[in-house]
Amino acid sequence: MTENNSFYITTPIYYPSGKLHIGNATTTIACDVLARYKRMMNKDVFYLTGLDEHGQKIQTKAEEAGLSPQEYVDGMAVGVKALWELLGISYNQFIRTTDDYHETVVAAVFEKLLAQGDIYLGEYSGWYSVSDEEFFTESQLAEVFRDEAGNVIGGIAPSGHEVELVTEESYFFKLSKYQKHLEAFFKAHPDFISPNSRMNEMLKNFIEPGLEDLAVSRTTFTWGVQVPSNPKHVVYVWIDALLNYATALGYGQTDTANFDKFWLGNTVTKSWTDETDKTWEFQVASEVNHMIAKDILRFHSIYWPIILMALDLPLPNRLIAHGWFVIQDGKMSKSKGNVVYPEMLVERFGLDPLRYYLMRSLPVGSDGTFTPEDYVGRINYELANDLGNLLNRTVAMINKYFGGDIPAFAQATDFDADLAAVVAENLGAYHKNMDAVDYPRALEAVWNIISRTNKYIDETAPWVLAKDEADREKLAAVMAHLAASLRVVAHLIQPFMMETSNAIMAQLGLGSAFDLKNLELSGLPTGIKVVEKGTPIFPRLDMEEEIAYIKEQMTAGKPATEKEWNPEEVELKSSKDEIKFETFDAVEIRVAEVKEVSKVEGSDKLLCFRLDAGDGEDRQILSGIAKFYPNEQELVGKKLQIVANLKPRKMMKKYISQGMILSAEHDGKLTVLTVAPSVPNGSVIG
Ligand code: ME8
Repeated sequence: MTENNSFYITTPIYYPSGKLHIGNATTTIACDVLARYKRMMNKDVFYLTGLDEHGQKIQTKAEEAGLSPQEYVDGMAVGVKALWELLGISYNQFIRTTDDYHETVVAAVFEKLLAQGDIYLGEYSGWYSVSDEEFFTESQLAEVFRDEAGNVIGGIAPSGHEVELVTEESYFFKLSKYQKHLEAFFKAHPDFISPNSRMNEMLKNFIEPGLEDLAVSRTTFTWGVQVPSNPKHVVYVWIDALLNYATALGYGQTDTANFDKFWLGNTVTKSWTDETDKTWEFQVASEVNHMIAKDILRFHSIYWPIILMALDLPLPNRLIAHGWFVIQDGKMSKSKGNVVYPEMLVERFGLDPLRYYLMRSLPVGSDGTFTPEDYVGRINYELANDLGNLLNRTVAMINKYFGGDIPAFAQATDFDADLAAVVAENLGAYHKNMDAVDYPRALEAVWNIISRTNKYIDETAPWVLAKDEADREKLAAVMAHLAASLRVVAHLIQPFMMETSNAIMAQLGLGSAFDLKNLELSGLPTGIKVVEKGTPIFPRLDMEEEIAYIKEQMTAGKPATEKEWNPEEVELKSSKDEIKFETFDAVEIRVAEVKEVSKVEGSDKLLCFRLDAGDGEDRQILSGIAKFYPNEQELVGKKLQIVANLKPRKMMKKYISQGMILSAEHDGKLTVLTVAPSVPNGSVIG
């Protein structure tokens, strides 16, 4: 393939299992900034984003919503596209894993890997977290539950989500076969993962201890890409998802022009010689960049390169893995319901403050905390005070002293040289950090220029120069420097804050002729007039009021227990149906494990349970929940809550029922109440 000027940047494809939040917006904006920056640097950019629409989690969400999975994801995709439009995301393509072209290639790739022996059929037994769509070995679990005999009967994944035991026929990907290749690739391409520290983490924690073959198909649900040669299997959602980066460009299809250009177009060879003097060589697609957060680095740094190796394709050049935005020491997540939604912030404060805040606070190496105080503070201090004021003062002074005409650029004061040096130095820092995707530092460099320019106004004191005609030349040079510095700033913030950047250029009368590549402090065209009256680009905010507003929005829609709770404000309320404590205390609720369950002949409502309630002898309870548990055997082994001291009664003429199973009712649907497997049978609840 011929070399070209391409640059390929991708976001993760998000699960549309809930509304996207500022965490997802962070990665998408970060990619957008990079795409815009590279375009301004004359790169031919392809920016891909999209949705990961298959898998058990989505199927369950759709069922909960009473929709077919396709209807459900179609609806979610509309919302996500609208969000990206609101946030000014300049993507070139939006892929959905339910797109036909993608599904066809995923099925074909699976069959190819099967045919060449990289995938084989076996049986999987292990722990699966549906929330993470990820398998875990027992040793990887953060917590394990055991029965009295010490057998593992459940557990918690590192993400905090519960896992379930999955035993099913499954296809396996021979990751083990590629173990050495992957290690060698990491050695040959030490810049593969940024930040670099995460590379070692992957190598030490996951690769060097040995890669286990990966279960890459599921049979217990249907929402996914079917394996053509064995349709009871659907392709594991992560294999399906990772391939999006290639299928979106046309890989495996008739029109491969984009794939040829953006993936194959700029390959370089990276090599490494091991202890035995064997030289390993890898083809790397030098303009392929995947941006993700640390939670999914393992999939991208291990599974993805191995899939590509198996397909004999060049490997991606760079995984940019940023940290998380957390809220008060907790991870923000759709399933936890403690999230901040971008729409609310844009509606109240506009788009640019959101893009600025997220990128200025982007957690690069570690996690960052989102706080309303920081949000409003940055708008007031950095945007309104530092930048907004500089523009206001500059436009006002050029109008006042020069009738709006920006004077020709010249060096005349003692401070010009230092201003020029600070601009030059920070221009360098800006580009370096933009390439490294360290936006907090890139923006710090821009704010160094802004601060230095504000200081330059104080140093040169134009209002003093204006009093003496002899200082006219100096005054002109000062105005030209201020306008030139603001022009530099407007260029540098363009990838981050398009509206603000355009507004600065417009107020300076410069139009939209950006030239980031040849940017320097002078560079002002002659004969330019600033606007007569500049409008403030960032009005100052009332800190207290706005902080309170964000806090209120963050808790809105959350369950009451998550709202701020003042123990002293709880009121003593009575209702006529209340019972005395003694009445409640007389009810004995206990934990009972289901030993056996069967349908009751002659009744379509009743199930007959044999339970161990810890009282030495099993007991029998009949419960009218049959229609909610058509596969009643799934209840065997579950620990339920029963009323143990209810007077026994005869049911269906011949069965004695010795208690009642507690269940929760909602919208006419009953769900039995279970307790953790670690709670012993017979435990008293109260
Ligand atoms: O993992 N802070 O999708 P997902 C910063 N479908 N970034 C965050 C964040 C936070 N608090 N929360 C989420 C999946 N993100 C798979 C990806 S790719 C082939 C398949 C961002 O919806 C961050 O980029 O769980 C993270 O990696 C991604 O959303 C996870 O999105």
